[in-house]
Amino acid sequence: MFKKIFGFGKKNKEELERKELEEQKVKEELERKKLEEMKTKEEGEKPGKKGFFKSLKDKLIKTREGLFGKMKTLFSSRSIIDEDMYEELEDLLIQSDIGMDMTLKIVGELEKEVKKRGIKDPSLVYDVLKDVMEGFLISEGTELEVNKPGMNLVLVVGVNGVGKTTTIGKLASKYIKEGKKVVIGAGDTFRAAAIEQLEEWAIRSGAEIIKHEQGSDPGAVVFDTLKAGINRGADIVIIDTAGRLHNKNNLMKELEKINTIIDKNIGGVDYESLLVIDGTTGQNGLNQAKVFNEVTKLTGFIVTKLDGTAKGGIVFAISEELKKPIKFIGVGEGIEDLREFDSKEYVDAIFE
Ligand SMILES: Nc1nc2c(ncn2[C@@H]2O[C@H](COP(=O)(O)OP(=O)(O)OP(=O)(O)O)[C@@H](O)[C@H]2O)c(=O)[nH]1
Ligand SMILES: [Mg+2]
Repeated sequence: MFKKIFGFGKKNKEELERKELEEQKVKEELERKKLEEMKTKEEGEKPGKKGFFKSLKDKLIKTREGLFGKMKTLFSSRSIIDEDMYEELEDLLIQSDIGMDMTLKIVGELEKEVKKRGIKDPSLVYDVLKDVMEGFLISEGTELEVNKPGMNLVLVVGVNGVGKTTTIGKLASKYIKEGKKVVIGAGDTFRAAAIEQLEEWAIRSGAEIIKHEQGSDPGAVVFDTLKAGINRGADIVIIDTAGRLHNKNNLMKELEKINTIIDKNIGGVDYESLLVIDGTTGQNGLNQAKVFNEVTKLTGFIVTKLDGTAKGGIVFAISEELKKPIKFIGVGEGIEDLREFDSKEYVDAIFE
C-alpha cells in the first residue's frame, strides 16, 4: 500500500517535472525568437527616426487611458462632491493595483486636501488627486549610485520572468553609451539559456561578460565577476541572478550566499541591490518584494512591463509600503525601453 502511494507520488512528481521542463523549453524558444525579431527591428530603426524614442506618455498609454482616464470621467460627470464619489474612486484605485491600504490613505488625504482648498466643483478634484498621489511616491534616492570612483556594483534579483536579464542589458547599454566600462556577470547558472540570453545582451550593449558553465556555483561567478571588474578597471559591474531554483528556500539561501561573497570581497563599500518587479502582477509583486526585502539588503526597485498594463498603480503601493525608491521603470522590450524613475514625470504621464 505504502509502496503504491509512494510510487504514485514519485510518478506524479516526475510527470510534473517533465511538464515544467517542457514549459521551460517553450519559453526559451519564444525568448530566442523574440530576441531575433528585436534585432531585426532595431536594425531598421536607427535613432533619429520618428517614433524610436517614444515619450513616457506614449509608453504608458494603457494605464492613462484605462483607469486614470476613468477617474477623470468620474469627477467630470458629477455635479457635487459626495461620499458616493469617494467610494467610486476607491473602487477605481483598488482596480489599478494600488492596494487597499494605499487606497484608503490616498482617499483620506484627498478628502482633507479638497476641504482645505475649499473646492466645490468635482471636476477640479482630478488635479488635487494628482498632487496627492505624487506626494505618496518616494522622490529621494531614485538615482542609481554608480558614480563613485572605482568599481560600482549592482546586484539584480527577482523571481523568474520579471525582466532581470533584459533590464541588465538595458542598463549596460545606457551606461556604456555614457562612456562607462561595464562588466556583467552571469550569476544565473540554473539554465543554459539564461547564460546565452545574457551573452546576447552583452553583445548588443557592448558589455564584457563573465560566465561559467550551466550548473556551476553562482557564488564562484560572483567572485570572478568582482575580480574581473577590479582587474579590468570597470566602472560598473552588474550581476544577474537566478529567478527560479528548485524551491523558494534554495533561491533565498543562494542570495544570502551571494551577499556573503560580495561582503567578503568588497566589504564596507556600498552597492546597489535591486529587486525587479513585474508591473503586471499586481499585489503578488508586492508580496514578493516583501519576502526579498527580508532576505537581502535591497536599495531599490525596478518595475518592468509598465507598457503592458492598464494598472500602473503598483508603483504607488511599492513606494509607500516598502519605503525604498523605485530607480528605473521598464516600458518595453527594446534596449532603450528603460527610464530613470521620476515621480513627477510618472504622475504626469499616467494622468490625462
Ligand atoms: N513589455 C515589456 N516586456 C518586458 C519588459 N522587461 C522585460 N520584458 C520581457 O519579459 C520577459 C522576461 O524577461 P527576462 O529578462 O528573461 O526575465 P528574467 O527575470 O531574467 O527571467 P528568468 O531568467 O527566467 O528569471 C522577456 O520576454 C522580456 O522581453 C518591459 O519593460 N516591457
Ligand atoms: Mg534571466
